[in-house]
Amino acid sequence: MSETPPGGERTCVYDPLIELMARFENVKAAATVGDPFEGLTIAQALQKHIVDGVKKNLERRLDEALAQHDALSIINEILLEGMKTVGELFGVGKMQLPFVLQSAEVMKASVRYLEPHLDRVEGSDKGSILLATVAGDVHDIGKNLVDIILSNNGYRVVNIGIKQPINSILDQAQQHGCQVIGMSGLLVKSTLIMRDNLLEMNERGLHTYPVILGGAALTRGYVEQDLRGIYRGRVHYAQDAFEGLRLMDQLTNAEAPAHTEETEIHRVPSHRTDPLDPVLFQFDGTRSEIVPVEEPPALPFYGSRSFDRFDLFEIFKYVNPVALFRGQWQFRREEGQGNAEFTAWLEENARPVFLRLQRELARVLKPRVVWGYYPCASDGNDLIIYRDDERTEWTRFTFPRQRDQRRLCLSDYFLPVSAGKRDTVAFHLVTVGSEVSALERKLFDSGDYQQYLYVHGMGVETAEALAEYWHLQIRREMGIDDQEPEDVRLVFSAKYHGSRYSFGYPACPNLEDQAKLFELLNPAAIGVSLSEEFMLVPEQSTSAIIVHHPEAKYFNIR
Ligand code: B1M
Repeated sequence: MSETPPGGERTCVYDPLIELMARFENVKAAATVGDPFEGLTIAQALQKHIVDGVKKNLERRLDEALAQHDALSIINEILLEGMKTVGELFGVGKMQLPFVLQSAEVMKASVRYLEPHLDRVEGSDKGSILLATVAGDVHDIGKNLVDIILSNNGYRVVNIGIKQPINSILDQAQQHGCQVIGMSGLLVKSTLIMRDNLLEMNERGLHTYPVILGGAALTRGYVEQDLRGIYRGRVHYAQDAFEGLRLMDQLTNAEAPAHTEETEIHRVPSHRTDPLDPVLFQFDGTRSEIVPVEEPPALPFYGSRSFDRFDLFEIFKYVNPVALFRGQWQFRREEGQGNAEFTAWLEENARPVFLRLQRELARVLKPRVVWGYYPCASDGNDLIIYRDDERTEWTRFTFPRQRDQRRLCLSDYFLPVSAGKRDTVAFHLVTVGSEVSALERKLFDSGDYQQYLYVHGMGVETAEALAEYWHLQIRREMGIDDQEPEDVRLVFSAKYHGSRYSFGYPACPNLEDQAKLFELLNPAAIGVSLSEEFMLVPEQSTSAIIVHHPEAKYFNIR
């Protein structure tokens, strides 16, 4: 496994114990007994390099193979077979994503080494795809994982990046002669943009392109029913990178088309509840039974402040290991493995990586926060924020109300305008800076895939941890730190007084509200800006409205 970031410079603070642990973090006991490559044919040995993710002696063995085979056959008949095994092992839950990426690293290094021996023949790859994250969406990693898996399984991938409008997707697909178009996006809005893109493709007669769609806000039903109903060509949903690979195998193999009804528009009645359906956000009068706090916390200060002198290692204590190990790094329980056994496995295998990265990223992650307190009052579904005279309205947020269940709405937690006194609301915005995104880019470009996944996960979860940590400071400042759990795991399930809601999540779904939060907090003070699509720049940043009411908990709007 690769231990040095590309460019050769180590960003870590040297710690011999961590270094030692890192060196052995993925070493299996068997690897130390004898030479595991002994007795293997050259093809078997190269496949073992791929499957085990071993780079040592790779070049020597590739040279050996070149004496017997041409470079293209080594790739197509030997190395890609190894990657096929990797895909199969992943598919049956016998291989974890970080190790799949390690295999992809070896594949990439091999192809790079063989490149000078390759007469690039047009069409010598298995097929080609244009990959893009759609307009307005900044999410990169999902699409990049798809790129890694496809390009290291023999496909030509033209990855044109994030925030790509349909014009550029189509122009580049044509320019690069791609066979398939792949669109990615994590935002709810992106699902609608994908729909518009498909309609645009119909309009321009470009439905000849099969399309693969992926990303968290999509559902299989939405793609396979609704979107198939409107697109004249073939459109498929990929839940993960390997489903993307299977689809590419089918779509580019004329004998086994993934979906044959090419140009027929089959109108499927829509069962979907559109996430942006205005009916979900209707604002009618009946409120919940929540009773606002009669004596709300006093404003610790009025307006916003910023802070950046953090002990990063304090913040790391608030990294949720479940979110990091399982969510970001995607370590999965093997079939038949019990919960306790899996937890022990994670402690042994994922925790050392976490500790190593804490050191390596100590000078890369730059935590900064802005936060502030304001007098406020509710007015139906609105929350009014006042200037410091407590009378002049500065801005107001309009929140959706549950149509059923308890009919909750965020404004219900605050005293109404008629109460005769003002309530207190806090906001915050935290970032870990742009340096980690720059490092990620570098790792991805240099083919250091496993480290790319690890670093991205650390950036993401440290941003979350900082938000959690600063929420605790806010509870302290408001004097509502009376229910602090001893065990940090209970912090992760919000077992404390009050709650933190991020704009874009169900209780406050309007991303546009970020603009109001920016007016209140002035995040420019910590180098954070808002894109025209209301995304925070740098990427690893998050914002929230903080509600002090003891009954405030997460809720969904249906
Ligand atoms: Co935020 N976030 N986030 N977030 N975040 C989402 C995306 C959200 C869906 C959560 C939710 O509401 N349930 C929501 C968006 C909803 C909306 O549109 N309204 C959301 C929000 C609202 C926000 C903020 C706006 C919150 C705030 O601060 N107010 C904010 C915005 C940040 C910004 O503007 N810069 C924010 C912040 C953050 C963090 C920084 C804390 C963190 C990192 C964000 C980042 O990646 N830069 C974060 C995280 C971690 C998430 C969730 C929980 C996880 C995303 C992730 O890392 N997935 C996410 C909810 C979710 O996804 N369940 C959420 C791992 C990644 C590898 O998966 O990209 O899906 P993914 O790719 C997968 C598959 O989807 C598939 O294969 C990939 C590999 O298996 N796939 C394809 C993807 N594309 C494909 C294409 C294909 C085939 C397969 O073929 C073409």
